[in-house]
Amino acid sequence: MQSELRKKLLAAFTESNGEYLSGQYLADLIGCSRTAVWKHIEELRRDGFELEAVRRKGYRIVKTTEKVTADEIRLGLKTSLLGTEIHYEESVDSTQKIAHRLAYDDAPEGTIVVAEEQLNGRGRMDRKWHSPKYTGIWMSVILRPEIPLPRAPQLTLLAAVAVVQSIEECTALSPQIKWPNDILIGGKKVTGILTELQAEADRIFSIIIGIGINVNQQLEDYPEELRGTATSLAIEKGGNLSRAELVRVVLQKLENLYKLYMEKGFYPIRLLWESYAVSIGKQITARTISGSISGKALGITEEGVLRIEDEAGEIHHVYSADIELDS
Ligand code: BTX
Repeated sequence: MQSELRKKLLAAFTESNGEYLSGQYLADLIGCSRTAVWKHIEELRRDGFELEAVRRKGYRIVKTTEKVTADEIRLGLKTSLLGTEIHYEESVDSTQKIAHRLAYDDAPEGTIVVAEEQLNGRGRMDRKWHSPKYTGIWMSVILRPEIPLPRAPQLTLLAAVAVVQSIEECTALSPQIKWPNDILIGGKKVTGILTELQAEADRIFSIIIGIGINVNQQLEDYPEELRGTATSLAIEKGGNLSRAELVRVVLQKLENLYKLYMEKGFYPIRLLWESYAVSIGKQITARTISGSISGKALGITEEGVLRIEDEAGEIHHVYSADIELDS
């Protein structure tokens, strides 16, 4: 975890918008000695940041690291809840696993776990999520909303809207959502979202939202079996993106929507979600654990459950499934 001093230092550089900050100014602002400031500046340099130091003017950051370290994310982050604690690792089994442990150990709401690589990234229903090094965003966010258990799936839909808005903002691409959690560009998957809970029968302790975004992969970075179904923002846009910048935008959008949700409920989120949904109004087949249902996707309920009308006019409520558009 980052020290409070380091957090304040990065917040000051965020506010400065590229202007020089003097050692004395930083020392006064943060409440430490100029030597302590200098020590932290040297540490940032060691971690790969380029800082310019000019006599009588002070310091400014001229180049960042292209990684998604806590420092890198914090530089420019303006959220008030999400990312107040950032847990970073180069390589992990799964960020979900670490987030579960932190949540169990009372990590505050808004804590995030982010890694450069996952060796055992998790998808839904025990599937794998391919998470190669330095290419994507592999991140878990801990939330602690006081909502009844059946409303938890709404957070998956909320997260999907936040990611779509973020991709729109950072790339001008137009992603779509396939219920419940796939984000597609040109019919190929660019993001997966996995929501897991720590709960008792009627009480949620934490909701852990796992977000995997394919950012800078090229087609050859994917295993053979994913090349027909997966894509990345770099492939679609034709050029690499700053992953740290995208993390910041995702955290900001997620925070905005989460606050809206806690204030006004699911309705505004549902409207946004439906405006991005690819499957609503179409003929689809939903494959659930207990079998398949084909029919017209009518929309989602207030709980985020998919409603399908079959040929006989019967309405089915689908809680968890993979869906395909019928051609
Ligand atoms: P899902 O079950 O909807 O999708 C998993 C399926 O998607 C796989 O079976 C495979 O066919 C395909 N797939 C695997 N990797 C990729 C990829 N990189 N791009 C496109 N398609 C792929 C989706 O589950 C939920 C994924 C959540 C991932 C995040 S990353 C951070 C957090 N930590 C963790 O372990 N999981 C979450």
